[in-house]
Amino acid sequence: MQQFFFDSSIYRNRRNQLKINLKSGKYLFLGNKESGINFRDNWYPFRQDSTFLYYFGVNLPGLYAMIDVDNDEEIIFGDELTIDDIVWTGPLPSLQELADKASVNTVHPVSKLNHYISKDTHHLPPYRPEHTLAISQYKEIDTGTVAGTASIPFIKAVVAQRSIKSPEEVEQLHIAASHTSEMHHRVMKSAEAGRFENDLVAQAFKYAWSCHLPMSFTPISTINGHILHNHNYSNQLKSGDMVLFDGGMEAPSGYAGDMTRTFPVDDKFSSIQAEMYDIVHRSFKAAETAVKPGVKFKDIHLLASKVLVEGLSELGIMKGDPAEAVADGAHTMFFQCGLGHMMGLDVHDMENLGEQYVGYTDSFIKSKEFGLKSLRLGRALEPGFVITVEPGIYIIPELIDLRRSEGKYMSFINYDELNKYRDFGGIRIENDYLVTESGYELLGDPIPTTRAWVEETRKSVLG
Ligand SMILES: [Mn+2]
Repeated sequence: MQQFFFDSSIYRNRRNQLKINLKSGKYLFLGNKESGINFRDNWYPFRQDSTFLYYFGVNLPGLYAMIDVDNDEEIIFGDELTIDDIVWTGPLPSLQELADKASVNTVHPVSKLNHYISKDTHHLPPYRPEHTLAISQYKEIDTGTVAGTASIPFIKAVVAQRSIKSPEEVEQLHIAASHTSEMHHRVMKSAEAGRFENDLVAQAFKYAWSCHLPMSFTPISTINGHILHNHNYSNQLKSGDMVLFDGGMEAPSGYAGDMTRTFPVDDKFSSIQAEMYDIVHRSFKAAETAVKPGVKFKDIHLLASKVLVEGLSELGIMKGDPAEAVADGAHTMFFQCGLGHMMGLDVHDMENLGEQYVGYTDSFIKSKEFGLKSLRLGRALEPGFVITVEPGIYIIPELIDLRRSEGKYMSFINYDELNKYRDFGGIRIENDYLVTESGYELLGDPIPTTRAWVEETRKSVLG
């Protein structure tokens, strides 16, 4: 397991800040464990919990940690390797050596955790069943009540810190994004008619493995870009198809990248693909330009939606006033998801802590409407946020049929016209940004965004 540590003072400062924010109480951090795929010892790749990494740095399975604010104690609980382990793993640095790198002085065996946990120990919402079980056992509560007893002050304090990326985190995010850019470049250069979607995934993993780095999430590689989380890679690429590739790599520190590109299998888009691509690109540029502190991301989402509607109106697929169409939700015929999300140690940063706490505020409640309910980030941007911007057009035949049968959006959608494109597919463009004092900074190396740039790249490959 690769170990990456910032300077030890960074972890100490993060924990000190957390203690200042929380004032008192005991806080439990659940590190992840190995998890069996089809039997106990055949594991999924290990990924440490991101909040654990953020405050304690140690990238090993089976750890817990506790901060006791009142007694000013910070403890990592974990078991040192025995000879039975070393036979299989070889010698590894001791837990105490690793804890030192995060400036944690006290390491106890896991068996001692019992003595420290009490019913009033705060915990975060668990996302793995073994954590639910552990909390249930340690705190002597029913497993069904564990999620509901997560500590809101603890969640809020962690979100407040992890939302604002420090310069050393931004450096890591740049590394992740640069690798992600390079991966996309290779994918875009390797596509040709006759190959399969999984050949592109293979290119992406080849690059990731050559860097000895993991993906930040399971990539999407598809000629059916309208299927939002499509993990089927079995289709053959044909002349006339578009490929949508959405993938990201992690830096050695665990920070994520996440980009999407849509490009033709040929060296040019078809004329309708070109028109749709240009509309998405216009929306993408409008959204990117709007990124600055103080602006609500929900408003940028709505702006991007309005630009999509304007373009679709020019094509005759939509009609009426674009602002009214967006207010009525008619854009969700084409853009069913959110414009983007926070990114950091998780590709959807802190999503396990709750979208309401991460992307919204006490006075700004996440919408339950179709479309907006999938907008993970709505609140006003702040310097230090790292976000994605990823508008798209997705034409979903089932959604056309349903909305038409419901008689919805009749004054904004030309259903007969739209029906001609029911097998169009989908387009998305996605980049990663740091919100700065004055606007934004692109993370990673620029890769093709405009249609001309995409086509030029494809032409240079196909010759
Ligand atoms: Mn994304």
